[in-house]
Amino acid sequence: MNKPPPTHDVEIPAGGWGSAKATLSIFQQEHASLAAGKAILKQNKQEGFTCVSCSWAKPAHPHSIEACENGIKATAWELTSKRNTPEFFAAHSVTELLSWSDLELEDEGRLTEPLRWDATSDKYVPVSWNDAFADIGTRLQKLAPETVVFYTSGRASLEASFLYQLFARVYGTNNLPDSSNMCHESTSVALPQTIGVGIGTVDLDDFKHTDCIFFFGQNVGTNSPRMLHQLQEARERDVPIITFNPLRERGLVSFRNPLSVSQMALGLETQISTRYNQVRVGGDIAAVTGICKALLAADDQAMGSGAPRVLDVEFIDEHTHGLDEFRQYVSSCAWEQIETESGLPRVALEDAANEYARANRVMAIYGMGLTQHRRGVEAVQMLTNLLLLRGNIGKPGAGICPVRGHSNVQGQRTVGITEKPELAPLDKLEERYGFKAPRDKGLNTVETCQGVIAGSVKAFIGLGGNFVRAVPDTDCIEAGWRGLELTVQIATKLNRSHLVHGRVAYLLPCLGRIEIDRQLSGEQSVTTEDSTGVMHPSSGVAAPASEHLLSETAIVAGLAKATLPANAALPWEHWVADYSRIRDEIAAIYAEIFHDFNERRESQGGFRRPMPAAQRVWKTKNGKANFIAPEGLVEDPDVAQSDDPDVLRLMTMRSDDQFNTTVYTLNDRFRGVEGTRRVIFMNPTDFLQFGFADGDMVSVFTAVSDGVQRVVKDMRLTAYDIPKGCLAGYYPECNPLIPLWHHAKSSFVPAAKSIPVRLVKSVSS
Ligand SMILES: Nc1nc2c(c(=O)[nH]1)N[C@H]1C(S)=C(S)[C@@H](COP(=O)(O)OP(=O)(O)OC[C@H]3O[C@@H](n4cnc5c(=O)[nH]c(N)nc54)[C@H](O)[C@@H]3O)O[C@H]1N2
Ligand SMILES: Nc1nc2c(c(=O)[nH]1)N[C@H]1C(S)=C(S)[C@@H](COP(=O)(O)OP(=O)(O)OC[C@H]3O[C@@H](n4cnc5c(=O)[nH]c(N)nc54)[C@H](O)[C@@H]3O)O[C@H]1N2
Ligand SMILES: [Mo]
Repeated sequence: MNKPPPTHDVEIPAGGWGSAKATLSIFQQEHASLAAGKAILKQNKQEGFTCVSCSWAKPAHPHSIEACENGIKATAWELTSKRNTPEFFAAHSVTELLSWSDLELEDEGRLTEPLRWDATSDKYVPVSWNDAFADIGTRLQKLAPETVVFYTSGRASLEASFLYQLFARVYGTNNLPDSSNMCHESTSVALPQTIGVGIGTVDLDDFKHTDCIFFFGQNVGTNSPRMLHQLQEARERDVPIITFNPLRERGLVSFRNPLSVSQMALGLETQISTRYNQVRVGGDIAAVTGICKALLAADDQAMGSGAPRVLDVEFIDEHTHGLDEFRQYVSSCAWEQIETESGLPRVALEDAANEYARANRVMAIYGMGLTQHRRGVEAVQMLTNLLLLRGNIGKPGAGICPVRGHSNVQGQRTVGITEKPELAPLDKLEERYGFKAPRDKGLNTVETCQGVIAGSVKAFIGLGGNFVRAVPDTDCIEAGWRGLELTVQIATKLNRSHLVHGRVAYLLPCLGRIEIDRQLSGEQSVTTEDSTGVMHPSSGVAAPASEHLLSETAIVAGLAKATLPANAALPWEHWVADYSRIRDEIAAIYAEIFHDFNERRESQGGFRRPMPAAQRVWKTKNGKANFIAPEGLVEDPDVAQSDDPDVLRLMTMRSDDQFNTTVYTLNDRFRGVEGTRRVIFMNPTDFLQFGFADGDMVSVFTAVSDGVQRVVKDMRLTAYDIPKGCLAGYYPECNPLIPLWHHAKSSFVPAAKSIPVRLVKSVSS
């Protein structure tokens, strides 16, 4: 494979002094209070709060500082001393603010008072909580429930989320899309079919027992840095880590532990990946097919020569279904095609197969690089196929590990935030709360967007997040959004979704999870679920940003009370007065997972939900673990991009200085980018073919023929070590390029990692 020298790649390990410096500067930028510094000591601790950044597992016995660079940035961001007050809104019209960047908007600091958009002045003006609730309630009463959408970003606690879904369902709708619709929904669709659970099977202990790790499409150094500790420990035991990623991500190359005195003082670092395969964007199904092909061939050979089998035949016979069809699929794929689609040479895939076959306990870890594709569901299933071949699910040190995003995104699903009625315990809810639950399928994120454009969605309530900015087809969505009758955004900081608003709009500021939440019975604590299915208590430690803030739980209850008819079975205020009462409700509805919830959450390290697949109990329709072959190797079957040499594949990703649409600075330390996010990474040998040079300004056009022109202008081409034919840019700047229909087939996750595009040089450059 052609690998020209990188020009903008930085050869520094993840962690190290750079990490310490970056953390300090965000503290300065946010004028973060002393409280923020103190809060960090309580981050991810039993008596403290669960980090508001990523959802990676929290150890039962944490380090003295159980936080990473990006977790600390997130804390500083929430505990900033900057305040966005009504005076700010009096000075700036909404139209004016529309020209501000994501960074500029959030940089105004924490919202302090409830606000209502005033049409006459085009400004957000203060409103009392009571008036806001009453007006929203009256308006919701007049709307048909199926026209209202209740979105959740993945931060809200189990307690707030449970009340929120109950509110939506009693109101009459399953329109409960959440951020996982753009994220790991491909996992939630793929895994129940293959292994009978919608979440990963590994826990932190598995890292101690594993003897080989496969790592696909996840940028650990930036997006789940605390996992570097487990990876580092595994590497110290000489566990191979075989990585598949189009970019040589710093954290996957090497790590210097900022918490290790010797590594910091002596400048030592740990090599993370032992093999680094720069797979073509969207080439993972092909790559894993190649590995499986090599394994099946080795097994045939072993059978012929009487050597020990390569496949775990006993496991396959007892536990699985579908190997024969899978074998047929694999043999129908020629090596030549596998090499073309994956962008990897056969020998690299055979090497990976050898490593895989040598190990007895293999884990597969993955992120958005697999899920955000047209065939994201199949890509995840391909990974389980690989694991099943050697019984690598349901034994210590082995299993599948989707790295979830938001800090409670997995937990929200667990307590009923889902648009799929079959995943919610509707009968139990009806029985306990005496109402008729809606049975129609609700809208997911993509369908919500379609409904907004079509005019069938009339109102949007957002429990956190920045929906308009996070979804595809930005221009089209923003135009449709303005037709909404009502938008209500529950948020901590100002973002673009608050400015592109409905005809009636409210902005309701809430407490963050790090802040002390005081209700009638005293200080409250909430609960979150981490990526490995472990529930942790979380208690605020800092003073609220403003005396006018309400907790998310209180806001949801306030809206519900103002909207729904009185019902003695739904004592919203009684619940809010003491969140342990909400936990009792969760325990009553979800007894298997949450029995004795209030007691068990106090135990050191929290408690883990049952994980049948880890015990080799398969809750699939046929009671077996299933091999499921993909339809084919080509990542994007509907866009014949590989035939047209002018069409390139653009992936969109996060920098080291952002949390989703929250942009901390315009730099990306690990990728050597400073002062701008308007860059497109390109392989330098592609420059020659297309007649570009490093630093050229280009417009990026989406290369699909659906009659819509999608373009992002003024992007700077940047030479980078990325496979030929592939491009990379930042999310959300590139979101206008993703057609809404360009999503994974059965999960509806927007295919943000593989957008077919053409580049056109800007006239001025
Ligand atoms: N600091 C910080 N932490 C975060 C977030 C954040 O924005 N900032 N976001 C949170 C959320 S919600 C999520 S979902 C996670 C996201 O965490 P990730 O899953 O790491 O998401 P991305 O940054 O989008 O990076 C995707 C990675 O996949 C690679 N990739 C892209 N296309 C392909 C492909 O086709 N194949 C393969 N094998 N790799 C590919 C990219 O090079 C990149 O390394 O992180 C969470 N944690
Ligand atoms: N092109 C492209 N698009 C993508 C992705 C991609 O990789 N590429 N990734 C997708 C993924 S994985 C995800 S998860 C989505 C993210 O989509 P969202 O979850 O909707 O977006 P965020 O940027 O996380 O939301 C940030 C806002 O949340 C609010 N907020 C922060 N903390 C709190 C809190 O404690 N409570 C409340 N109520 N509000 C709070 C703040 O006002 C902040 O402005 O984006 C998706 N979009
Ligand atoms: Mo996510």
